[in-house]
Amino acid sequence: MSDKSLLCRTALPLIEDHLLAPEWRDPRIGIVHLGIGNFHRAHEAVYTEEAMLAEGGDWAICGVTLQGDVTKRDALMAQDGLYSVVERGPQGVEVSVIRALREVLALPHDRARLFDLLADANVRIVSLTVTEKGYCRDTKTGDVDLSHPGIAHDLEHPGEPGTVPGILVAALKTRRDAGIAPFTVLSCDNLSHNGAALRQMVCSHARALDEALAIWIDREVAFPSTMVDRIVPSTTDADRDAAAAALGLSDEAPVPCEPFRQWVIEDRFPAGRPAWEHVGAQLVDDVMPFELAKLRMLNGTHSTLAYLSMLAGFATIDEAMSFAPLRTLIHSMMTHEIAPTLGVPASFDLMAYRDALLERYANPALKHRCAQIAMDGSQKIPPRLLATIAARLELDQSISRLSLGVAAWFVFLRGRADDGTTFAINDPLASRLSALATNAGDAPESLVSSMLGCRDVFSPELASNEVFRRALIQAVTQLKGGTRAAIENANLNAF
Ligand code: CS2
Repeated sequence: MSDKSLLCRTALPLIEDHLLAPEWRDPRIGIVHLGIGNFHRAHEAVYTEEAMLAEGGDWAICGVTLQGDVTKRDALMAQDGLYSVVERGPQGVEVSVIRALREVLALPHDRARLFDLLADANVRIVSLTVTEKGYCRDTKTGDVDLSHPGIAHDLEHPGEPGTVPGILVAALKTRRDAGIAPFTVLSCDNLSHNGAALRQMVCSHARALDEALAIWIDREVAFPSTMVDRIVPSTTDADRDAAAAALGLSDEAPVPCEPFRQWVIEDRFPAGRPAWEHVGAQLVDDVMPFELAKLRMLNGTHSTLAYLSMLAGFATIDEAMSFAPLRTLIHSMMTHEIAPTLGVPASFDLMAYRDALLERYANPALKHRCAQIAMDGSQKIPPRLLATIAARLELDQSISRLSLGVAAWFVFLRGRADDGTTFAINDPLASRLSALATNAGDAPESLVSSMLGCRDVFSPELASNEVFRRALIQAVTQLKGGTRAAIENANLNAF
């Protein structure tokens, strides 16, 4: 902690006006957000603050951490929920203070307070950024994963839920039984059809408890889909220093991010919502085109960059982009293998979108760590790369660059870079996947066969596709000769 006084509401008058939006009237909590990570605080919370400043409304946020992380709760509550957004662009740093976050809770410690808020009629939106692994989803059926220990607990003890489906079902049951209109459930995660996917999981969890409740939820509760986009790295001491220098106060929980932001939202909010459209969000009937473009063009190439970089020894995305053959590979991957799978409106210029993404990746100020993006590959690879590969295979189109991204993940799971540096694997299936990758031996055929056998990641159709298997074997063989050489070869010999 710096030697400056702590950022808090009574200290706000000390902050220079340009760092604080004008008049703030302290609105009531209208949104409960599950998953109070950096992304939410740099994205939905910023849009919501600006919407309230523009058009008013009681849409203050209560953020909830589900991992019992009292450190984050206490750090933010010590600042009355205030924190700085540290925008880092090629032209410099912009610091602003966000006040929309009024309270932070940590399950299981604050369960009573959380469920009081979820039963409050003024709470009209429950939004989520719990990452792909936070939904406890059965990847084969799309229902809730009944074998998940947290789900099993919540079905056994529905009054003391700890999982997303368990919490939402318990809260919606309380509102139904009390005759209170339901809140809208808004997923802000990188899941395909995130609203419909969450609806299916919540209804399947409810069905396992009470068929009538599941029917009520399916009929009465809105689950709009969204596409969210802003590159938000983890917080570092450099961010704390930048906030302190700008504010003259200490902020223990600043959030770094890029200047760019985008939010496309299906406009289905029966209980109302903030005026997000007045501050740059796009309210649409169909999010799908935007969502697929972002999931495949951005997240798919992000994961590819992350795994190739972890092997080649590039620590950050901008460093990876400075290796010209890798920039070329990502450019051609988007152009030739991803963009052709996307059906977007005529007004959506995918090549301009590609060029903007390459500029965002090259931002030298952000220092977005490849290791952060490389986390949770078992949850990210299917929607980001495998869905694109499946679409290409259906049309007998090339997949060599996409397959290199998947093959790099296989080799990454061995936990060793080209130069012998070792790293830990951070993934819900880490022990199983690392063992598969490590014990498969050195032969590319053996590694590919072992990994394709992982049914939590690969569908039977994809795992048995001979074209895909051969492309993976070729890519792993190339990677054996060194990642940088494999990247250069992929540019010369795409097939
Ligand atoms: C990244 C995303 O960490 C990751 O997996 O690919 O968090 C990415 O930065 C965001 O989706 C950008 O909107």
